[in-house]
Amino acid sequence: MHEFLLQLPKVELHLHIEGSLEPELMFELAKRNGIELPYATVKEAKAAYEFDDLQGFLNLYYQGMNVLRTEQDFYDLAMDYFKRARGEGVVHIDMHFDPQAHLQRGIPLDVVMAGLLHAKEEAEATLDLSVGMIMAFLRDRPAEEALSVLENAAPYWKFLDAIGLDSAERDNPPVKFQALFARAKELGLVRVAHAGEEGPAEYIAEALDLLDVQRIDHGVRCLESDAVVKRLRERQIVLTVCPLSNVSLKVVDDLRDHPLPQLLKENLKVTISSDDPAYFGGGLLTNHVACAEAFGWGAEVFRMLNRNAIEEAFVDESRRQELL
Ligand code: ES4
Ligand code: ZN
Repeated sequence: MHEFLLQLPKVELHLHIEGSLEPELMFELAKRNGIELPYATVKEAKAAYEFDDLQGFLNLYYQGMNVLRTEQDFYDLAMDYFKRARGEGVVHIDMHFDPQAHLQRGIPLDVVMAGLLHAKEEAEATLDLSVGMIMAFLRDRPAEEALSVLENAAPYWKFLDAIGLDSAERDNPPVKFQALFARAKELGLVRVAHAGEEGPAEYIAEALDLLDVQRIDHGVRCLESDAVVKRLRERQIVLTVCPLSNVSLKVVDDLRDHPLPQLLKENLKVTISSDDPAYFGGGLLTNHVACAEAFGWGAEVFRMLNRNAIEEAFVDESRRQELL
């Protein structure tokens, strides 16, 4: 099964590029930029990656990305991940990135975009890997800030496939970002949002109704509402489910208790993603292998999950045909 899963040309719809920062590169960038890390060694950093919940992870995620300062750093971050993912048999990645997390630290959007876009261009030219761009907004920050970041990103709108909504979900309902998402729609951008990860099923309905999203990131808690499941099934809205993330952040206790098999039974359009591979124990191949072991799935299930991702990926139609 491992060999089949390695060879399967896989498509990743839910990946935070800042969450792909491996401790090895974190140390290299810290040294290059003269930054002190709260860890003495790579091993110590990895040992700290034990989380009680989403907030516990987010604290280390925002701390880790503090080493990203220059265009070269963002290029290295993305290129490092693209090469690793390609080595796992990944052929397309829709990449979330968090401008506010960098702006807050005084890193201009131009620096972030120049580094990421350079890496995307090079990956597409040299790695046979296509990359979609999702500018994500932090839901635990003010809505007005998000709107101003989107407006200030005007020179980059043409490079974006979608906007997303991430960070701490609880008590930050989709309705808070209704104006932001309306503006993105006006600009012709696709909308996606994290919903039903730590937050309730109602947030999934709200994201569909008020934000007009095309995808739900995570969405595993939809099973708490028959009405929400029905809507997701009828519209075949894709759920980008991240199994190892859900275990790491204690959304589920054990992968064998994960709702993935139930989501499939409900005929929902599901796909597997890795979320923050540097923090949650591995990339897309590792997530696939873990599911094969936990659920005993055969090749056909994985082909179907991957076909779902290809159908929903931010690629042009000729690339989609190549991938199918
Ligand atoms: C995230 Cl796992 C997760 N959930 C919400 N926001 C995020 N940002 C990065 N990883
Ligand atoms: Zn995520």
